[in-house]
Amino acid sequence: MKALLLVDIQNGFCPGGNLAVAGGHEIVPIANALIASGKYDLVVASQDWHPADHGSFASQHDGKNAFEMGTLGGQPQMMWPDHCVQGTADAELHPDLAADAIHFVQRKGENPLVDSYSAFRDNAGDALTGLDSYLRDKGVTELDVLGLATDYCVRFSVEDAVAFLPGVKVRFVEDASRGITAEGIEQAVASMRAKGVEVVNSTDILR
Ligand code: VGL
Ligand code: ZN
Repeated sequence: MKALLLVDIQNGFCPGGNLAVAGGHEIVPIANALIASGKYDLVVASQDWHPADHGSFASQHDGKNAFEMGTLGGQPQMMWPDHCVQGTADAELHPDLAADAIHFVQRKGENPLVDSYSAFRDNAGDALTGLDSYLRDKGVTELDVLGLATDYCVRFSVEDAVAFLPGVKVRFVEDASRGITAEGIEQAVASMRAKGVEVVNSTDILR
């Protein structure tokens, strides 16, 4: 059972969005080509889905600017611009994404007291989203992961897939992902590789 996980392909992470990732929209046609390829039995997506007062937002911390470090729940926390607020256009999946082909959408980041980069659990590690049991129940044996942003939600989703789904072959689709900083992308790819993740391109899959 082969599955594709589309991480946070939302307006908020594409140009024009509140936490835009450079070239974020460029991955949409690649994701659609993979979905249409017939190579996957199951397509799932994650969706960053924050309340308006989420604690990862710089706006909730006096004197903090976006993209500086602060704290949340006593842990270091990157202060983000307000993004992907529940019910706003910023939180919607990109309109050109083949959403009809997505079997399940896992929302995350709903608890204002903790951030949630991974599609599988919150950053404190306390609360599972349930995506691990969903994929296990479906009998997934191979999982390809792509999306936004490589250095945050994609990286931690990939690494948690390895941790929570033993025996599942996890691959990162590099050309179908975009990240926030060049250094962060480099570190993310090195870290995923070190955890046994194969790094592939869509062209390898579609060939
Ligand atoms: C993300 C920062 C904050 C992501 C989500 O999807 O990578 N990054 N929230
Ligand atoms: Zn977020």
